[in-house]
Amino acid sequence: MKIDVLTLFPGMFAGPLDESIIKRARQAGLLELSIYNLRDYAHDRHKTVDDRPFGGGPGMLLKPEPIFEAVEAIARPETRVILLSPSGRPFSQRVARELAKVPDMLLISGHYEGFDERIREQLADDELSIGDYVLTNGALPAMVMIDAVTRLLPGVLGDDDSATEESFSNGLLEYPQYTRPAEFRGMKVPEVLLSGNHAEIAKWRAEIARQRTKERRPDLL
Ligand code: 9D3
Repeated sequence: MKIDVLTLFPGMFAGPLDESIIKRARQAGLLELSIYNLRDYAHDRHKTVDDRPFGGGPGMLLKPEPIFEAVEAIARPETRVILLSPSGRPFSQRVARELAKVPDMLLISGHYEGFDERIREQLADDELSIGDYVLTNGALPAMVMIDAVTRLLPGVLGDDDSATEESFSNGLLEYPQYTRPAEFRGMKVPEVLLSGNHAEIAKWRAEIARQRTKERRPDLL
């Protein structure tokens, strides 16, 4: 998959995407990632990308011209163009699975300023938020989405990780797990896990997962 990012803060992307599983996916050619600086598409010598809203009101808006020209330069006809903003529809594992099927996506990261509405109407195929909290800009959300989508691409996770993934996707929170030692600073591992009785262990895990989900995430039940 090819993922392009258009951002005012390209420097934020150095680091998080150069580690671990994402790094391996890039080296293996499973993910091709390019970061573009929106300012490079500004026209004037001050590299202006924003302006005041018609009708008044606080804040500034991202101007249409630099974003239109950037998208025209970067995107192919099949590219999924996605705006990142707090007003977007919620990003979720389901959305990540959808996006993992597209050949090409362009993430356009906003910041505290909004987008001129014509960018939404003409250019964007979708608009996504990663949750109900206010960040300073869309760079971290872009990295969150890249991470969530990349690990779903065929060949990125090892076979063992993929199998583990499937066995966990029962819609509940995870049950508690322990490793050695069986007693640590007076804290004992639950007896049932040491019993060797696999039916009892499965029952215990299912029960605690259900209790925990009811307590912490009743919306999942
Ligand atoms: C005045 C209204 N503000 C919305 C609450 C404006 C505003 C604040 C912060 C507009 C953009 C931002 C920066 N955040 C993002 O660009 C963003 C975001 C987020 O803040 N939370 C969750 N998901 C996302 S995706 C992009």
